[in-house]
Amino acid sequence: MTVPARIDLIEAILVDVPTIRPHVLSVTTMNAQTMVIVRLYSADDIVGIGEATTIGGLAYGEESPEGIKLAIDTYLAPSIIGLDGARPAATMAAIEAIAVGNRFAKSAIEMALLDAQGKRCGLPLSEMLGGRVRDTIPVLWTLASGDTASDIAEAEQMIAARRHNIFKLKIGKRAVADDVAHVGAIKRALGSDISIRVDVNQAWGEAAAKRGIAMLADAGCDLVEQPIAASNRAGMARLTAASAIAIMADEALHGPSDAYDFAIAGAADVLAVKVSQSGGLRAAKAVGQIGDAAGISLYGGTMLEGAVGTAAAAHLFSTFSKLAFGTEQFGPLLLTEELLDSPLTYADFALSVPTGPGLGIDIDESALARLRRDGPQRSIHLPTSNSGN
Ligand code: MUC
Ligand code: MG
Repeated sequence: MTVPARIDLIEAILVDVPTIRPHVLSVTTMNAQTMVIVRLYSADDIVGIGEATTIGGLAYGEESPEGIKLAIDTYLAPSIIGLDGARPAATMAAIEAIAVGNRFAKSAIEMALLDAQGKRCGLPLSEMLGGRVRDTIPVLWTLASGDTASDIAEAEQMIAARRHNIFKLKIGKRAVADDVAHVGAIKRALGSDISIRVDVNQAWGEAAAKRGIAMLADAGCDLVEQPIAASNRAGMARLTAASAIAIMADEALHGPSDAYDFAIAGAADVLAVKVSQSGGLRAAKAVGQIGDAAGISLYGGTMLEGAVGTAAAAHLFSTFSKLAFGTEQFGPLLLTEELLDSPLTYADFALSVPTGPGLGIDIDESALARLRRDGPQRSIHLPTSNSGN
């Protein structure tokens, strides 16, 4: 039997792009981002695109860009070559049958399958995921230069340019009192109209978190993201119960079953929904639905993806009926190089969700050739290390 949309080839390409400035998190300092760009070629001449990124190689989670490529090239791609690309769910089931874990690698392939299917059907990804309820999504910016005065100057520029009016501060590297002073100084400089949140990226113990969250509330901070270890779910529940400001789960959320456990345990006020960390677009949608059902607020998180992963996330978050805390889909703006033919549009504190079929974006082939790690045209200067810790 002929299969018109037979999957013929899957490429996983490592693409390295420097960041516009060092991005300082408690777990690493990023000077560059590595994207794994997946291209899935089908016999009907449709090419689907997907992306997975991590933060600081293996500093943030248990998959690295190189590991994602290895998993795709060696195991995931061979398991679906010859299958019908026009049946994305059945194709992903074939992958699930041969591979446990590897959520980021699976997510990149699922994204490419759904992009291809959208192109095939003439439908934007958002419509394939149930339909968008908004054409733009609010986008905050992360201040993480490592220096209070630089962060204030950066935020003022963003507000003046009407690009961002909500800011997330990366803390957890310094003593609690020093971090709170940093947050308070930024809040005072930007004023009461500007929402300030923090992401501790698991750096605190529970006692420090209890103290730190109360001090942050007094300093005018609105939300604290993943203050303690992802493994300490009971601690998250205790902090959520005691806190005057919202507590958000991020690293602890690895898909629908974690979202369910968080809902049962009352362990967060807000879920950071992330596409790859959840295991893919469909799983991330389920995380959102579980949050909705439990009365937990939603936030559109990022793994600092480039334009492909950011477009996919924008499509998904455009379908969420409630998105109380907005999103952080600013990844491409943190990078020095553009990977798309037409860049994503950021204006008036929001990102426009692309309208074309599938992801609604096209890769700039010359940029990809120049930036791919294995490319002959590779010419940009990259810092020698991704981690400055
Ligand atoms: C994280 O932990 O949320 C998202 C924004 C940012 O600056 O870092 C990421 C990761
Ligand atoms: Mg986070």
